[in-house]
Amino acid sequence: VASASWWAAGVLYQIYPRSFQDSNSDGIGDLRGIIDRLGYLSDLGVDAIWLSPIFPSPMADFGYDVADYVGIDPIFGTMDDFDALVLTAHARGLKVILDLVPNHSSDQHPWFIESRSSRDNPKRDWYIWRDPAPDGGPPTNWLSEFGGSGWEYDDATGQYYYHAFLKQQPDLNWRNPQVRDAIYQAMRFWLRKGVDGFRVDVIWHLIKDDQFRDNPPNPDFRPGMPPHAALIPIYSADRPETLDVVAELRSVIEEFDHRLLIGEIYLPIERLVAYYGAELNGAQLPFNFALLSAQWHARDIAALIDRYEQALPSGAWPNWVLGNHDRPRVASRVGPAQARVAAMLLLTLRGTPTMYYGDELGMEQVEIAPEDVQDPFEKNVPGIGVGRDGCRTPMQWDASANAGFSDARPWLPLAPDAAQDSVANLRADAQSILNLYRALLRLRRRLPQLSLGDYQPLAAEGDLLLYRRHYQGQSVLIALNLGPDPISVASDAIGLDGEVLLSTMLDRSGERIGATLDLRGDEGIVVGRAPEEV
Ligand code: TEU
Ligand code: CA
Repeated sequence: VASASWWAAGVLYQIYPRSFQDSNSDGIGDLRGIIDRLGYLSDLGVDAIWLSPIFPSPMADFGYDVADYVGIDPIFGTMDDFDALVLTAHARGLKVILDLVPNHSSDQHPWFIESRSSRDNPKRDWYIWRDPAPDGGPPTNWLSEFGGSGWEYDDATGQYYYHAFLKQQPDLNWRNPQVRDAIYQAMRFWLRKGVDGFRVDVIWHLIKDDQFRDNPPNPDFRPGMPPHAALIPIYSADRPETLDVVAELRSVIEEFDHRLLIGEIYLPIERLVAYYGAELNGAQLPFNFALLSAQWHARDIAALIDRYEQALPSGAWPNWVLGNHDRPRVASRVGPAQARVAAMLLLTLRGTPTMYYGDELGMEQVEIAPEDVQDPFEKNVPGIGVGRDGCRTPMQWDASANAGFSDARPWLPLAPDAAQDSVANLRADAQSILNLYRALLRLRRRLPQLSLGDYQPLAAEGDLLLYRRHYQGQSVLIALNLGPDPISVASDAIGLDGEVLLSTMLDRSGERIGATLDLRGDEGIVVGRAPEEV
């Protein structure tokens, strides 16, 4: 039963390894550093860590350009370090999820070096090679997400190869069974090591149109949007055959017990849910990114929750994401005060939550000076704010040099307030956002209503978002104030009963609810019967 799996009740935590903890003073986070911080993560109360790519890579896209699917990049450590990480994490009750990047490899991967060497190389068909259009230009109008055409002309053999991202990230040809097998073998390598699952990078891109039709123009395209948004990628991505591949990826997962397949998919909800598979034989969790671009208004959020709940196939388990290494930090999107309300929303909705490292400290988007820019997306498409460095700055541990991240100059600058908003400081402050996250994670563990319960919408009016979670005869009510002004709700109107189990301000637990439920500005609360009473 899906609802009994560790990943359904659990909470995932994304680590961007370059930025979590440096252990050898080169300014770049690494596996030994993560091992040293596993105690922090189990104390925080998460169930699994997902590591962005740690495989050998020229780092053109910081690991999302893989040169060896079964190794560890020396910048992150050794295979022994990795084995130690899995062992230590498991000993602490933490699962380990890896980032699989099967849509494209690095142009330095031996497969691509062979593939580009001649038209009749056995690996030629492992990538997507096409003749030029009659005018000598690219074979289709498909655009790279990181700027310019998605096609790169290769002088040596007179053909173009396709790359949905950087030209250093050629797309693999997933119509070729040998490619599929090679990646499945790599998955088994990690699964045998005890890895608990994969987050699959751009899983919806794997298959492209076999007729190579041009993508249609996007009527909603406006200046200031990233250039690739000028076209709708209906032929270069999300092809129906992709779901067959996803089912195969799932069957590799199913060769082992209790493993998890997560798909990274940026599609509207109605298309997204297809990735659960027609017989729920696809991804167990196709990432739901709806909150990343949501308008922070009660009615909009209630509507998107309803839309998602209604679109879910029967038996499919939901999930929610509030931040990741590609999008601006939640504290900057909604503001520092609402970041606490967002935390309560994420951890009280129905479905597996994924946290992004540092969000529990209220980390904000960091302004990156032009000379410090690292992200190739920003370098290729400057000036319109697509850069992702600002959400990838070093984790803030304490008041020592570089906020305890590294003895050396970090690869990206620290946030200006890094020492202040560090784990050490916030841990000592009883009402900090870090202690709110800890309290939410504890409450979620204690109350199955919060992890496994039904979702019942109650109200979305003005700044008030109100819902109930119900499991086996027990309910809790969640009331979120998405604005700065106080809100008062009549208790009998919503059948409200019980006490405050948690306020985002961490100062009114145990308070009995009277005739009204009074929320301060920017406050969220969970109301219910304390578990001792049930
Ligand atoms: O991102 C996929 C994706 O859709 C990106 O285009 C994302 O929208 C972009 O970063 C702009 O915000 C995945 C990874 O998460 C990303 O870090 C990689 O750069 C990309 O794939 C290529 O592997
Ligand atoms: Ca290091």
